[in-house]
Amino acid sequence: MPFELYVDSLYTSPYALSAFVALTEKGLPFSIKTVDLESGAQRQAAYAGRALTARVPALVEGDFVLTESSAITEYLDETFPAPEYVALYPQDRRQRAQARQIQAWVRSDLVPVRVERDTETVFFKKPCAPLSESGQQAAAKLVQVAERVVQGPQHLFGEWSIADTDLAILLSRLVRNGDPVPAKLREYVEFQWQRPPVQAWLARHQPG
Ligand SMILES: N[C@@H](CCC(=O)N[C@@H](CS)C(=O)NCC(=O)O)C(=O)O
Repeated sequence: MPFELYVDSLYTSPYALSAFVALTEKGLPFSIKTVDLESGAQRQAAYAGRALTARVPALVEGDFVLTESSAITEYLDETFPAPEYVALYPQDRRQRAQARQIQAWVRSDLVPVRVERDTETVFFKKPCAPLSESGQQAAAKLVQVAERVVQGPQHLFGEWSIADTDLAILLSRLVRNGDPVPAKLREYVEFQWQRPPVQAWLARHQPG
């Protein structure tokens, strides 16, 4: 296996999921290594000594170790480009920039949504308390922005891109909790959810 991908042992990290989807879409052979975040294994030298940010995901290719999921997806897309491999980013330069815009935004803004609707809700249906005022404001902004960019139930830029997976995972924090989300966005999340690499990630939650 030329690649190793370090992910959290509960498979709840949306960033690890993004890197997993990228490798799977590209059809690259890789092995999964899990890091038990609950026990703080990410801060121990065995991991932190190699993974610069001491967070998951980390991609390992020989002696090259890369953290930050969007850096990983960009590296994979440049190293294994279309048309031989599935494109992770749109071919059009401006659309590619817009895809990166979505990726950067979902990782940097809307902290109350990410805190109050953690991904254990998404993957394990963990019930959540009602959103706080700042949570409601962040959720409203997410819906407003998503409504501007999601044109139909399928992809943001005509073809699938990794920004679709990233945006859908963020929206799913609201959708899976039953928070009010317009039907168009619920359908978009459902469509993205059915993509085989996402389903392959979900299958990792099944015992055995
Ligand atoms: N911006 C990073 C975020 C990575 C991140 O926050 N990972 C979390 C899991 S979702 C983590 O490793 N948390 C453990 C810690 O920070 O100690 C990326 O996109 O890869």
